[in-house]
Amino acid sequence: MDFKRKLSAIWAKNNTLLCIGLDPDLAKLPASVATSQTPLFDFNKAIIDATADLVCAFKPNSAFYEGRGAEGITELKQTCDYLHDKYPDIPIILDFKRGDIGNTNDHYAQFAFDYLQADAVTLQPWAGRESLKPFLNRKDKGIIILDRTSNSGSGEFQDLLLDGQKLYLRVAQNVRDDWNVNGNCQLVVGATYPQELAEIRQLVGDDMVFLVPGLGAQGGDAEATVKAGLNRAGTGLIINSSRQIIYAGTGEDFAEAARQKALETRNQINQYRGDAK
Ligand code: OMP
Repeated sequence: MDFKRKLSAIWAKNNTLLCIGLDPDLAKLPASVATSQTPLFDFNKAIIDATADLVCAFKPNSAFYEGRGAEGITELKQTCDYLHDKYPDIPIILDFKRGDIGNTNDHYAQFAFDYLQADAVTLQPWAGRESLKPFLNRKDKGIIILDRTSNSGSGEFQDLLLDGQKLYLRVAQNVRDDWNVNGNCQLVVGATYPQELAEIRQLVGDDMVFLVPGLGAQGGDAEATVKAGLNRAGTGLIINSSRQIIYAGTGEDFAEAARQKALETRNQINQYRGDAK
């Protein structure tokens, strides 16, 4: 099933817009998993099993696995295999923010889609549409383009004016008009910028899905995010939280603590979806 259909089905089945970021940091893992042969995978497995009915996607961030070298890549693959095997209806978003020249991107696309079998990836727009064809041509996958990132310094380039238009609006416009011929593009917009989120929704319309990271640890607010980004169908958003959920507890009951925080976050988001959902 393609990414968009898988996402629509799970939005409805789990009644949720929440995505949990699988960003395991060895230094923060509880002792019981930190000492295992496969600590990142064991931690992820416990988080996944505790929260699978509350999410519309899981988003492993490649950096947390690459940082551990070959072992980390093995644990990323184990995590994706586990999700495919046990929870095949939950989309996997590989957050790897790549973007190189075309023939190099071919190999990044192979890693994400053929080796890991991710359903979607995050990408940098900087090298332009032509460079991203190895991704854009994968009609069944989610191609999620960084537009307005959540970090405090994102305005340095993203706010620059081009003929009076902010750069993040130009990126969104180009994705809407030129990049999305296969209907497989989405945008990343940080929860820390609700005003910009509303502007981008206004510009691209209701069909485009936004991945919205920054809720929780980065200070993004559920109410502001939902009010700014929701489409008329009461969906259109994949709202990510990583640290606030996966490290909600530090003891042996960490998975149960993560479940409680995920439940609270899912319900809070739904409260603001109101009648639209
Ligand atoms: P927490 O701040 O722990 O919730 O994690 C946020 C996750 O979203 C990390 O994996 C980030 O790399 C990712 N992210 C952002 O925080 N900001 C962005 O603008 C884009 C992303 C992303 O593409 O997911």
